[in-house]
Amino acid sequence: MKTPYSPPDYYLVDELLTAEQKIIRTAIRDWVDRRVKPVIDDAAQEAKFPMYLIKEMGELGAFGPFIPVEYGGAGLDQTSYGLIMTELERGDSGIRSCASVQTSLVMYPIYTFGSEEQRRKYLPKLATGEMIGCFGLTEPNHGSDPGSMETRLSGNGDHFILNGAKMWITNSPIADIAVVWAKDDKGTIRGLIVEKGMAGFTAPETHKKWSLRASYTGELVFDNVKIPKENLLPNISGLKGPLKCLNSARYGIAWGVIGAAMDCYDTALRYAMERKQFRKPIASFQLQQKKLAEMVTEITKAQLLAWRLGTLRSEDRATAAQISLAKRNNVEMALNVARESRQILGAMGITGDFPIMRHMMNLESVITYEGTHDIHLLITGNDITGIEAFK
Ligand code: TGC
Ligand code: FAD
Repeated sequence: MKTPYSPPDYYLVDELLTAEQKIIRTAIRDWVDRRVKPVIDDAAQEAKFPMYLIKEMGELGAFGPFIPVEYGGAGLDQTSYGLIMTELERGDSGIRSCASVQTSLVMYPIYTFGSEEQRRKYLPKLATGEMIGCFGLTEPNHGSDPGSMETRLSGNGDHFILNGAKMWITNSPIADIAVVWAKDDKGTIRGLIVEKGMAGFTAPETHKKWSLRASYTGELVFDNVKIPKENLLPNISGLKGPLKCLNSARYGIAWGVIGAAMDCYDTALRYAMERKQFRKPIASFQLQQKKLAEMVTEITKAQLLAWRLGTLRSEDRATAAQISLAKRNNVEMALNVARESRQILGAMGITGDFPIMRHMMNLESVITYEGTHDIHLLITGNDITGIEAFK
């Protein structure tokens, strides 16, 4: 297909963006076209993350865009953060995952809950990509119910002893630091920064994934790891600590997946215009038009939802339940768009010559992590009825 990427903007959402937001988006979009698109299919087929992209993402300002400049961030608003996530995920959900985790799950907690020393020690290096971080909440026996975690932190003089294991951790095998959540002697959840090389700490990779293949996933295993007390995040305790980080990451995903959906839709539309069967472009058949019309409708609704959520979050008014609704809606939308787009491409849709199958497989993880689709339905249910149905 010859024509270049043409992102759908059916309701002129672009007019709602500032000039600065558009400049940021263009910079990331160009980078994705030049540096991600040409290599990402091979990377996914080989189950490798293109490590050289990390430093470039740091230079682009994709790590910690809303973190203040004095700590190495770009001091941008939340809509800009969202637009960056959209463009990265148009490249691949694994690329967006890398930036999401670094920004929302590592830089955000260190900035929000950390000491001034921790901020100065870690944030500037995380912003440039000189240092990679990961986030350990999920455990082998506790995914949707992180409050039941078994990882333990026990006090002992000038250091703690950490025991337990985390599972399904994005970037764990390549991370220099891990923000880990564990229960102390009183059963209170605390956050701490575990550094690569600490005795008793290992991070084995998880293999044989069919999804997010261009992203490293692994475990975090703690066997009597001695953690200096200054590595404790001093300004938070309880489950609300990790959940506040998840609000930021879920927000980024609500924007990010629109990029994957737009890439699938654009590919399918162009293919449908060019591919002929029965001597006519397949775009001329009503059944294919129905698919395309429904796709652009759902993408448009997701764009408007994300834009409004971005405004609320920039004003610090977005509730956790509003973020949850957008994560759930937009991921499901993107997965449906990917599935429908793949059908429009027929057999070609299953090959790596087009991005659709890769997006579709990635989105099967995205609909599970950061809270499953069903958990987010229960969060909305709880919010509108006041009745908790988790337990
Ligand atoms: P619950 O009793 O409801 O709440 C405990 C405390 O937390 C507060 N809270 C929140 N605070 C801020 N933001 C939120 N979203 C919050 N939700 C709850 C709550 O007010 C309470 O505070 P306090 O002061 O009273 O103590 O907790 P629960 O045990 O009943 O669980 C609730 C539930 C199920 C909604 C929650 O645990 C949940 O969201 N589960 C899903 C787990 C999840 O999303 N895991 C994600 C792991 S990280 C990941 O997937 C990274 S992938 C990254 C990538 O590669 O891009
Ligand atoms: P479970 O909690 O066992 O759920 C299984 C099924 O039961 C789901 O369908 C769920 O919706 C349903 N269910 C559970 N409870 C209820 C209920 N109360 N009511 C109705 N249905 C329910 N975690 C991290 O901490 N850090 C990371 O960086 C990270 N990265 C990830 C990367 C990838 C590629 C993947 C796949 C996961 C990652 N995760 C990470 C873990 C992710 O957050 C969890 O997989 C997710 O929270 C779900 O937990 P689980 O897989 O244990 O499923």
